[in-house]
Amino acid sequence: MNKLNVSIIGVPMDLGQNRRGVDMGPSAIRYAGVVERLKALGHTVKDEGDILISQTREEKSPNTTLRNLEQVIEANTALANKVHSVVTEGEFPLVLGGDHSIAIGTLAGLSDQYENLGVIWYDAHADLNTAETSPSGNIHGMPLAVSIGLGHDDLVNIRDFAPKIKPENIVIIGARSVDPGERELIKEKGIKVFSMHEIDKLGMTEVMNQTMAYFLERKVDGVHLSLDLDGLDPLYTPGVGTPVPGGISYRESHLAMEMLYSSHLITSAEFVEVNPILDEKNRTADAAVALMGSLFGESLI
Ligand code: B3U
Ligand code: MN
Ligand code: MN
Repeated sequence: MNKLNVSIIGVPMDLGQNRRGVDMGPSAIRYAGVVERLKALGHTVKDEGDILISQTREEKSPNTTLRNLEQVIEANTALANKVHSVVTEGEFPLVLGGDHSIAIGTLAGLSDQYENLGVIWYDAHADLNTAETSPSGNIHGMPLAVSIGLGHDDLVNIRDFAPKIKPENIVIIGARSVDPGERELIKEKGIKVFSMHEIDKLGMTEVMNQTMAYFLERKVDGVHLSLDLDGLDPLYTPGVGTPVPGGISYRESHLAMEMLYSSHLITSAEFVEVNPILDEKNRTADAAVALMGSLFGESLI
């Protein structure tokens, strides 16, 4: 990455799941100094403010098991349009969540600008559920499925085209809580997964080298990093709604971000699921901003 024009888009949304607080994520990340951190690296940074989110929660929407479906569609449509205009202007979109359902909008806004977009899904979960396989009805467990064209029609067709990405252009890193239906989909679609097993066995250096080689082989023309803070071990990022023990370490995560920076592959990013209500002294937002520092070119010496 050279010096970039970074456009920060906040998405204060908690409607994709049932714990309040993740709507304060963008605020906590701003408080942790994201703008200053990236400016110090020589990037031009513009804070575009927040996407407007409905304050009405209806839990189960009429005629569907999906929680707050209408509001999630509305928010993601607005986000998709915003991301689209940022990319069209040649700026680097940095989206701050919010729960992970916002990736539906981010990918919808990005993907028609690329012929062959790659996606890194850094997460404890696979987020490949549909209404049929979801144990919770929470849309934050569905964005990857939606983006490959599976799920509720109105989610799948945001910005009037589908699918947004190819399953074989996805690399999931850090998975350790995967539902049975998601497991089947991973096999059926041939989605590449580096679970904690592979991270432990190969080491993060090899995982990232294989990830980058995979994208080069796939001839991607951009890579979106979708980083769920629950991908890290809850020891380092306690402020998340669904912590899963046995996660990626702080050091491994920095190494991954530094290697992505050196690769020049990343063309957009989002950091999601920071929940300040569940956090300890803003540690999770601090970790998010520190990781952004590495992703955007901070080096130790
Ligand atoms: N797979 C479960 C749990 C979950 C997914 N994403 C998060 N939690 N953060 C589900 O509800 O779909
Ligand atoms: Mn997620
Ligand atoms: Mn997750």
